[in-house]
Amino acid sequence: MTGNLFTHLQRRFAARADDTAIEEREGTVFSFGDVACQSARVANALIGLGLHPGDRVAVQVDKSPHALFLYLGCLRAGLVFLPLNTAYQPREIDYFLGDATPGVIVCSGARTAWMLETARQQGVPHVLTLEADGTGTLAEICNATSDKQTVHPCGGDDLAAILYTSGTTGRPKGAMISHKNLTANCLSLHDAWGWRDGDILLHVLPIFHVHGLFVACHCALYNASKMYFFDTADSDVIIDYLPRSTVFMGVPTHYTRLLDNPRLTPETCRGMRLFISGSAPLLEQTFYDFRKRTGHTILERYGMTETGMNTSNPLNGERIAGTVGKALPGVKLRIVDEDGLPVTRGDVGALLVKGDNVFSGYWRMPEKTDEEFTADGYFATGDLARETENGYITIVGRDKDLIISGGYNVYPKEVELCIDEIPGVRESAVIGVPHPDFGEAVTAIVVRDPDGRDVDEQRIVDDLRNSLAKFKLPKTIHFVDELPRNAMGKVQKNLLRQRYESAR
Ligand code: MCA
Ligand code: AMP
Repeated sequence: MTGNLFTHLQRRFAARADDTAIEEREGTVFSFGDVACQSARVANALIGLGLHPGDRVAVQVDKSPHALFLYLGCLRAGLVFLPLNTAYQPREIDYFLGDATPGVIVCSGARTAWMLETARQQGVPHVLTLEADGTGTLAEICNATSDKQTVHPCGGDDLAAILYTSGTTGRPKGAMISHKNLTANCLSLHDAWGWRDGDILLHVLPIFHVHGLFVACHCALYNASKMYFFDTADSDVIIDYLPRSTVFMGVPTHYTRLLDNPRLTPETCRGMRLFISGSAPLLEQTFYDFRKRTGHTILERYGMTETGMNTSNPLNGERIAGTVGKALPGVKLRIVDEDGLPVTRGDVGALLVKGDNVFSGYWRMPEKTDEEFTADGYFATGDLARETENGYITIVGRDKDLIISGGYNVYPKEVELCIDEIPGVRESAVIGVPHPDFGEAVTAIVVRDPDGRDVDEQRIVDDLRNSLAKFKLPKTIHFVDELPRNAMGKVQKNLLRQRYESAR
């Protein structure tokens, strides 16, 4: 089962060479033969630049089939793919380039001015461009290379990707994900979700995260299924294409937005086989409303950047609202108390996972890696869970200070550090409060300095805009005289959450 992930993904490409692999919104199509050739060209181009297996390739480009070919080309060449959210600002990118020391950064032309400067400062030797239509300096090199390439014969433990996950200290950590991790998860999801001939995936997720790239694309490629590949989550567009698709994957916000659209009917979903939700908790209300409106029962699953998918509700069998289903084959779960001992079934504890899907550690952070693994190799997810008698898992909360907004993770510490740098701010606390569209909304509670009376909401947001991706910006800011603290001096975020829960 080990080896280069690409050899698994391409298993049916030759037999399906002329079939459509990817269709864009304006109708442009790419066949499986195109996927094979284009990814080979990328691999040859990057090798031609002087990159060697294990070198990192940082990528901040808009979603497009060409961005996917770039990922697949990295796999083929044994290079380590490092996808970056398109919302990240220069300050965030600067950190990633400095930490990961990639051999090349590929970005859209609009970003080159500041990217060249950032790359120079961080010693990244090459900056290439790639636009959503496939043009750019990467394409120029690719066009001059062969469309044949021998897939690098890497070992299962070799790295395929590094994904940054931020962290409770405010310092992002690079999760090192191997070919074995990704292959194990891909094969297990293929079986668990019953992928079959004729399946068509409606793909509207970003491809710089696990959900859109590893879960969605791997399942479709491995099955040689066509993907509608769109860079929009507009519910009208989704509804236009549901009748031509069989599988949809989304975060809860996609489902609440679909429900808000009166065009969602049983008729539009008639040809659909499976609706899958993950990345954030799906409200029971959404689960039941969706079933009532469409006749379809959403299949909720649970995963993490560090682990890929861990659990899933069943394809055949009862999908239970408020649960994330059972452990996937090959995944071991353990729910433990504060002493690390298994809790009685039904009690809440910290969720640990072990399996071929679990990453090997954080990039250049051996101590942090050690902290998160038990002596017998279980990884601490930071999620709190309960297991029912029949093995279904419910995620009841998190023991990490994390906000999930529309499926994107926001670590409060990172936002607090930026707010606290603003002149006139003494300190801040960032919390998540319930939000009808994004599930949770980033909310800041700020204490001004005595000379900071002119610091207002607008000023803070304007300032943060320069250093943080938009989805991390507080949707609301409250000013207070002091933050509530416990006897140890720790800010009592639970009290703040209670106070501001309904104060939007
Ligand atoms: C956009 N905005 C957001 C978010 N998205 N603010 C907070 N949270 C967000 N998630 C900002 C926009 O910049 C904009 O700001 C305003 O909110 C409204 O934007 P809108 O046009 O409504 O947003 P959108 O472009 O339609 O995006 C919403 C979205 C998107 C489709 C839900 O956030 C999304 O694709 N989420 C999925 C993320 C994902 O794939 N997560 C998987 C991670 P302004 O008005 O100022 O311009 S992988 C993972 O978590 C694990 C492994 C797992 O289990 O899957
Ligand atoms: P990420 O770091 O982006 O990989 O986010 C992983 C986190 O998202 C997990 O640790 C959970 O807290 C959360 N998560 C993912 N899927 C679900 C789900 N179905 N229900 C509840 N939380 C989820």
